[in-house]
Amino acid sequence: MTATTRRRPLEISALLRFERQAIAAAVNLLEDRRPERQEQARALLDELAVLPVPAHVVGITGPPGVGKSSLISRLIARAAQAGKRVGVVAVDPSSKVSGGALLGDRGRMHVPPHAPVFVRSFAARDRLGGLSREAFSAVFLLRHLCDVILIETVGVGQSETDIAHIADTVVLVVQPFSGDLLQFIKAGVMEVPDILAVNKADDTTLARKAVAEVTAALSLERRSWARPVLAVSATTDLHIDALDAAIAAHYHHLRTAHVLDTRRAEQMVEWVVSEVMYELGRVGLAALGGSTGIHTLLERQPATWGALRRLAALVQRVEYRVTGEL
Ligand SMILES: Nc1nc2c(ncn2[C@@H]2O[C@H](COP(=O)(O)OP(=O)(O)OP(=O)(O)O)[C@@H](O)[C@H]2O)c(=O)[nH]1
Ligand SMILES: [Mg+2]
Repeated sequence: MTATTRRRPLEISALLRFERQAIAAAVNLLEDRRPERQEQARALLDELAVLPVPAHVVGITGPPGVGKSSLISRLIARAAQAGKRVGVVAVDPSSKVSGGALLGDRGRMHVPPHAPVFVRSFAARDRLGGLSREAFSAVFLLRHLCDVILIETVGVGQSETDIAHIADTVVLVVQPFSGDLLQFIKAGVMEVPDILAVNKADDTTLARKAVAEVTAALSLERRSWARPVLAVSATTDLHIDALDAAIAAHYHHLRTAHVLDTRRAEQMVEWVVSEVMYELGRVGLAALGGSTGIHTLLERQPATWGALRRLAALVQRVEYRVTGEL
């Protein structure tokens, strides 16, 4: 082991103080595939799992180039001004080929220099625009350290549902002249977003028309949360306050309607299932009773990685017994 790999164990207190270097080191740890580093990452997530989750996790999704990063910059500015600790996770579909996450860093989004903002981009390794395992883990880590997490993903069909597995609130961003909105409605993708933002509304006529179309399409819905459709402009800052307020209102709704806990419990099951799949494959998952079994286990023991380790040990014992009898 070289001097660079033998690092001091990560201190939870440094993470909770929002020391960016410590957070960067923790996120690097999650991305490190070496077994001993994976073990450390699990131990870290285990330690964090028992701590509260103060963060509101907001997914900002939509087709390429609609202005997601620009909107996030505006939202960062507001959150930072309100004294909030902000985590930004950008999933960069274009770096899938090179495997390197190149974009979405602090330089690309406008981040106030001394504000408590942590930005990290990830390559979309598995699916176009989909969240990689590392991005999921990073959000699970950051949830304990931030007041708000903004996740940027390119929403193209299926990957839109990916974001719902991790975000409390999903904002779908489109632009007025693209016809995306009506296509989304037809494709049923519209089930996912909680808020619709028609960006680039500096062109007011087109934006007004787009908002009217979508509002009409959604007007027949009967939901406990009436999904707002907002015309905004990241360039001119038009109605960004309204967007910010709508995001806060949705969070308030989730809490008062007591759905936040349910949503988070579902997210946790989803995550542990994918981790079990990663570690133990389909046979391992089946041995543990599939997602229903994992749901039951997590209800009894809310830890994440700890639960996973105990599950893994259980499966290994079963396998051993089977092989022993053969
Ligand atoms: N006119 C106008 N242009 C905008 C607005 N918001 C963003 N843009 C421009 O749209 C382009 C794309 O903006 P980004 O914020 O990078 O969009 P994105 O959705 O993050 O793009 P990808 O990450 O590549 O999918 C840039 O040239 C922005 O300047 C807006 O409100 N009005
Ligand atoms: Mg972007």
